[in-house]
Amino acid sequence: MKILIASRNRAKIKELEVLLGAYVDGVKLELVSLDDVGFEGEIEETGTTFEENALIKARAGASFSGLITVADDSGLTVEALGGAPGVYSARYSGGGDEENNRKLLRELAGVKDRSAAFVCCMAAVFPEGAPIKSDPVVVTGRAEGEILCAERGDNGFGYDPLFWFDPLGKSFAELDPDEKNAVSHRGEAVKKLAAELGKKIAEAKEEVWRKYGL
Ligand code: ITT
Repeated sequence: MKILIASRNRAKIKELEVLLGAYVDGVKLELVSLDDVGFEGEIEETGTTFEENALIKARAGASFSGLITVADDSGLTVEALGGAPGVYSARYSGGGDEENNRKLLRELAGVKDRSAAFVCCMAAVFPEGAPIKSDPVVVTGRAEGEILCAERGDNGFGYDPLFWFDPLGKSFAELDPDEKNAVSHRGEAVKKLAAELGKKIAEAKEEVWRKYGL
């Protein structure tokens, strides 16, 4: 079964490939990217919540490709900043990851309560004609942590070097990919989504068996 991952973030796609491949067994999932299906446009993230943006991205990919499409919208929410950067995490500074991290450190200079969470909303959309018929599925995962005063570690992407994860005594950028996937917001969301997809696949199989009187 072919599934489109509607994302342009290569690091994220890599995490999803490992996670989705590992969790939906029984049926072999072939994951394809926006580039693989020839989608060249930009998908505008006009929503004000992670859920809305995940659905916008998944719907755009599904209607272009006709494939079951999974998209996530994720970001960092910092309590002392009223939830910012939130849905604007990728666009926080107007620059790339380094500028975003510098801005975050500036905004939190002298702030004591540095509690933060990574949040990931993941949506699956099933277009007309897809092997599974269903309303969209949306799930959420969270990872709780604190924002460090300086970067630590070289792995991961985005805000990982500033995100301290106390249960493992490391920043997210000090975790290897498997360690991060086991505890991350995206890991949690993808496990929930894989469970939902697993149920839908079983239902679709039963439907076919019923149709042929098996
Ligand atoms: P797509 O929309 O194409 O998927 P994107 O990078 O724009 O890629 P988002 O809109 O979901 O993705 O923004 C997510 C941003 O939140 C991302 O660019 C990082 O700055 C941050 N982020 C999300 N998950 C993260 C993680 O696991 N580690 C570090 N930063 C993360």
